[in-house]
Amino acid sequence: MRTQVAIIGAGPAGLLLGQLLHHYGIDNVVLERKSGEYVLGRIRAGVLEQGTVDLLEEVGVAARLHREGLVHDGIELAFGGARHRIDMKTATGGKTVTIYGQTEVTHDLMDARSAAGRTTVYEAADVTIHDFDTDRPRVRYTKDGVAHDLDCDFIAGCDGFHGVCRPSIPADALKTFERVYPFGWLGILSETPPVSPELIYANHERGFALCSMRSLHRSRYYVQCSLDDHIDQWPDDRFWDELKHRLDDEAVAHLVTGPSIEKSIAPLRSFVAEPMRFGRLFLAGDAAHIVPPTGAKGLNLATSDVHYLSQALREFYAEKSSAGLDDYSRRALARVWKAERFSWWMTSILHRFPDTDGFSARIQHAELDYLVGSQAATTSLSENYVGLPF
Ligand code: FAS
Ligand code: PHB
Repeated sequence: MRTQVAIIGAGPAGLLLGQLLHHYGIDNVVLERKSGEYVLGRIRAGVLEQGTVDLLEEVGVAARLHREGLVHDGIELAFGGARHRIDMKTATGGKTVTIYGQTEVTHDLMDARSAAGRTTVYEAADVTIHDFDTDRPRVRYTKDGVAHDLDCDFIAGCDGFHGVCRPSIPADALKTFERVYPFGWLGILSETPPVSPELIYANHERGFALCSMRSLHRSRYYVQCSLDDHIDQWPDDRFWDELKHRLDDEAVAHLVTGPSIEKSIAPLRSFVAEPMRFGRLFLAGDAAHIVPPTGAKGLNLATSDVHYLSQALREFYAEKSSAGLDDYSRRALARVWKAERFSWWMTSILHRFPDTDGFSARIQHAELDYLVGSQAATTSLSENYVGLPF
């Protein structure tokens, strides 16, 4: 089999790249290790930047998002027993975010891809990539026990943090940067109305908590937990009790609890691999970088990467120019590192660290107190949260 671009991974990065390339008339095949159902079963991000919404609109995959997504003008920060609203729309001259689950984005992209008749091989096993340091790269995989070769012009490594593409790059050609945080996020999904119209990020002496949502009848909550915790140690009742300890009285009074329909613990890390390109292999999304979810940047960075990559590939095929491909890594990393900084900063002011002593707790409080009282600080948080320009 032959294609112009072989895309490894059918997460948001791979599927959006595939749709953008289809939109530009560039042939592409997606190879995904898991089944479509498995991919859809992973509950992850919930906040879309305007740039992500614009890209989905560009490829004609935003209709349901506009019908069902919730546009939010602000967020709330809770600390010292009180809640403070950050009016991001005013601070950024009108910019907002849209609450629409990553699962729904993936579902919409899968539907669009099959409607476009593009090839996606699910449950593609033993994917390996070859000769990407030449102009004739190749991908090998097995499907139902049969081995296949996929010849292509380019390989897009959209296979996430645990994928095969980044490790296929010679170690001495990559530089990696990492921070592993000494805690995790225990998240649940429940068919209950959200506790508040907007997201609440809570700094509490017992640990961080986040009140989010997927719709007006489906809520997503997180509490910071120990990396030693196991999901079996967190029956629903314990989760709800702990969440109530970390919220202000008004939120507790409005909290509607119910059975969890999904519950998982995610580790937090900051990670960047440089460069994001090696010959004819281009990394995008979690394959190249990871952010702690505190800043709601993970999914949105995947979309800006594939925006840059799809533009560069369009230029290559339409104008026979490699300028965009040669500049891809620099351009993508410039935005990645700004999002890494913001996500690290949000994580550092909202979580309890093992070495959080009296002094550092006061510094966190002062940082938050300054933030909600300063127009300059509010504007800075807001322009990063709604998404820096592409
Ligand atoms: P993904 O990991 O989504 O997709 C990669 C795909 O490649 C997967 O489908 C995988 O099966 C496939 N793959 C892997 N190896 C392969 C191989 N060898 N061959 C073929 N296919 C292969 N972000 C937020 O903004 N907010 C959140 O709350 C949030 N929560 C998260 C919770 C968890 C547990 C995780 C892991 C991430 C979370 N993220 C969150 C970040 C997440 O949303 C990612 O940023 C987003 O999924 C990135 O999309 P992709 O780059 O497409 O990677
Ligand atoms: C979510 O709804 O899953 C979510 C929202 C905001 C974040 C992280 C996760 O910062």
